[in-house]
Amino acid sequence: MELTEIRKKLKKELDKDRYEHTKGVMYTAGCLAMAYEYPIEKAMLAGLLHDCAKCIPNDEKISICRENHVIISNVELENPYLLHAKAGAILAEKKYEVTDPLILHAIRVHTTGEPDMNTLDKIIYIADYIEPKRDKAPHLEYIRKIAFEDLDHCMAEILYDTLHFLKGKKGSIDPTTELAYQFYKRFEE
Ligand code: DGI
Ligand code: FE
Ligand code: FE
Ligand code: FE
Repeated sequence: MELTEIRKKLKKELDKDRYEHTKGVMYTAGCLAMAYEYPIEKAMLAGLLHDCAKCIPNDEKISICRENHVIISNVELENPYLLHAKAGAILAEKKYEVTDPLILHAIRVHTTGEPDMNTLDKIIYIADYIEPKRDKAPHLEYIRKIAFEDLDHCMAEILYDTLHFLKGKKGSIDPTTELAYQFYKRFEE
């Protein structure tokens, strides 16, 4: 499926703010790809689709995962929005006809991260956090700057802030988020 056709479909699937965010992530991922000499179209496609399951009801996210043999943890059952990443990877493949395993993987891990991510995983995780419409995270200015200097250092900063935020609001933490931080904290400065 062509990028323009996917965009048309997504515009109907997502609410207005989510569609704007999606475009922001798509172009930011393209910019990061330029900075790190990564294939630009691939990064843009992953960015475009990363939240494709965000606006479907939680029970549907759960059933999409179950139907596709994804094992759902208790933390995910308590916070079903986490499943928009895993359900999104499934929809990207089945509904938007993406076959590239790297794109599907980047979508799957974009919310929690995971240890030792590949370049595309990091580009999407970071683009999601820094795209121009995002404005609530702390010291975004600094994080936006280091995003274009060192992907691993940037991952460490974002994961640190995310865990800090989650601990503050007593949301249950997915062990994968914790493992991702344990891996990336070596790149903190
Ligand atoms: O879908 P987006 O809002 O664009 O971004 P996202 O998919 O990265 O989701 C970000 C949210 O996910 C943010 O509020 C932090 C939350 N999150 C990340 N890791 C965890 C988590 N929430 C819980 N409960 N547990 C986690 O481990
Ligand atoms: Fe998301
Ligand atoms: Fe994210
Ligand atoms: Fe997002």
